[in-house]
Amino acid sequence: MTEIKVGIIMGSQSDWPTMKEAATILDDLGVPYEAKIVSAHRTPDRLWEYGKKAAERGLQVIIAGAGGAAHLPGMVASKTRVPVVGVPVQTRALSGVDSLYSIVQMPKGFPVATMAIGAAGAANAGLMAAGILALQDKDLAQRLDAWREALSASIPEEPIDD
Ligand code: RP5
Repeated sequence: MTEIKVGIIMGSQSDWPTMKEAATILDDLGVPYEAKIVSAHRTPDRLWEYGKKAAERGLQVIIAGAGGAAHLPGMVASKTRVPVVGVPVQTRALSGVDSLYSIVQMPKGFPVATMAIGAAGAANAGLMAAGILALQDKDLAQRLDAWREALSASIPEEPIDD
């Protein structure tokens, strides 16, 4: 059975279109992951259990995305030493600044590596997780290097008119 080392968790089904960006990157790089809805407020017992079991289950990175009063990344970080990458999901009311502020200002001792708001942040969370795993996985490191080179090669040197 393939060992799952990355957990993608999110506060709501409504976060999935954003968090899918992380999943797509991991798919592209051949990194197995799980994706779960784990809400800090609506399913606190599920959150506690997830955090408590994360290390013993072999997870090496947790990508946690939430919007609004986005306590999920910080709360899961409080329950596990597994590195947590936080994704502030863009909200309608406050454009995701609420999510960002809820995630980024962790107290000393319980870090969350906080990405940019929205889709770019979720994609970068996938890349961050892959980069962490690549430290111990030469094949993944090669795939990640190739992915980065392909992205660079796709950027034109000159702008064109639309
Ligand atoms: C948060 O509240 C979720 O992470 C989501 O971003 C936001 C709104 O959730 P729904 O009302 O769409 O379920 O807990």
